[in-house]
Amino acid sequence: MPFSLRSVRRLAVAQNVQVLKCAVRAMASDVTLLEVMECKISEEQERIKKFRKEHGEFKMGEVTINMMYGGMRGINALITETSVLDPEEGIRFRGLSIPECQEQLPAAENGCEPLPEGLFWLMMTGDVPTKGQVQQLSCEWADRGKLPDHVTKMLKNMPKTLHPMSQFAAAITALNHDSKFAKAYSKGVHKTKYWLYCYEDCMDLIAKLPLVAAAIYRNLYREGKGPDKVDSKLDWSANLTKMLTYDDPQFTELMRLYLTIHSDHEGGNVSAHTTHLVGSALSDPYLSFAAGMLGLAGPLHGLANQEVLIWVQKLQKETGKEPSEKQLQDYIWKTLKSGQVVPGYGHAVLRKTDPRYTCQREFAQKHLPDDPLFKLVSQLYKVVPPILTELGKVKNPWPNVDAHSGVLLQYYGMKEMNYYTVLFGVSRALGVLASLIWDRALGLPIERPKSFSTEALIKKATGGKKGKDIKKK
Ligand code: AMX
Repeated sequence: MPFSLRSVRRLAVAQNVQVLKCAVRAMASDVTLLEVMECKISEEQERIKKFRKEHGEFKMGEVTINMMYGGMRGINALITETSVLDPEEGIRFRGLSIPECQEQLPAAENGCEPLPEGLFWLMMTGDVPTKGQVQQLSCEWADRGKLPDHVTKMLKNMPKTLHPMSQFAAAITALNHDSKFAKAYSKGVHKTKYWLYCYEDCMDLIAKLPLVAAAIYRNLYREGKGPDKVDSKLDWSANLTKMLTYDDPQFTELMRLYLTIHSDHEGGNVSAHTTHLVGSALSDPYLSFAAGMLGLAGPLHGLANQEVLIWVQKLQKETGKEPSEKQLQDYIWKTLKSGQVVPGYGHAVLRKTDPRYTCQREFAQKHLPDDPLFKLVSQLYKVVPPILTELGKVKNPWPNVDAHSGVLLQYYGMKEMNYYTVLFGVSRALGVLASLIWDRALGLPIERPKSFSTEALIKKATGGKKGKDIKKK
């Protein structure tokens, strides 16, 4: 039976039941994210405590030696509440697929793509926020959006040849100067309060990321010129595009979609896992996220969006702007035979086309159907998968998120491909920092899996008997 707000409130007051009080408050239009989190966290702590007591010894699978040598693929070892990745279906954020997020999360006035603020609320609380709650978050992030002088100066002094991702991670590290978590920890705050300071740092950091990202862009590609302050009337994405010196509203819409879909991909990917791991040592959120960004900067992870464009440009240089299918096939085989990967294709978990690729493709079909680069990327979508399948060893021959993002950014004038991973990083903050807050709220301990030497494994696997047959020469 559905309850009205008034009836639940009356019940809550009469019975003084904390859970009901929380439910009532969560329905209020002026409720803050922090208030909702306070309630959700105590409920979740109780739920997990009970679950572990009853089922703590339940086994989630076995670890094989191939898994240990194979990048821990398939080992069930992490808890991540914000999103889950299905190999066939792709990502779901707290149960919602990308099309469902596009449908259900609030959009900006005159826009139709979801606001990333709404996704953050969803990942934090498990609830789809109201338009008012999302506006409140935009205002709060705009309020917190200021850069300390030392970071602005540091970015100005960076050599122009230093990769934007190195600059990004360095600036985030330097922001830890003002970490509320680190300060509270050094004063001996009780561990039950860690999450509150972690929350404060994460909200500050998310608010400052557009400033950091845009400062890097302006310093490198706009001679340091352009807006360098957050506008309190604009949402998070609109502030980012404005400070990046772009004024096309369609580019801002793209950015809202981009920042939403790149935010989270459950917990095992390099950037999410690194942030979680470093955070488990109680390094503050700035240090934890900076470490995650250094992982994102790897070409097999987030840097792939830059690699795709470089690879496509080389292709165009060799074959002309409109290559034939045969020319594409030859170029792909040449890449593979020279011991390189085809960037933007394959995935460690997914076994189908990445829905993040699909929604960017749909955006392109709607807004830039005749763009030559879009046409080329569409052609590659037909030609690459059969070749990767023929190779015989690639588990997923389909495109991932990075195969498409550069095409869209180029179309709106952002041609500086070295910069692309920074935008991925701004978005990734939403997922990994929401998870970090939950890590501290649930009191997850320092992470420390057991490792073995090959010698010890041989002994274990052969019962000590056949070890000599596999001995080093
Ligand atoms: N091109 C060529 N070879 C590929 C390939 C690709 N796109 N994808 C996988 N392979 C190869 C692997 O290198 C591996 O070869 P090896 O046995 O000789 O070492 C073999 O196929 C089996 O790999 P897999 O189990 O299918 O993939 P994985 O889980 O080990 O790696 C990934 C996943 C993404 C690193 C890999 O597919 C890849 O390198 N893709 C290209 C880079 C890329 O697009 N990365 C972005 C991923 C998304 C993201 O994190 N942003």
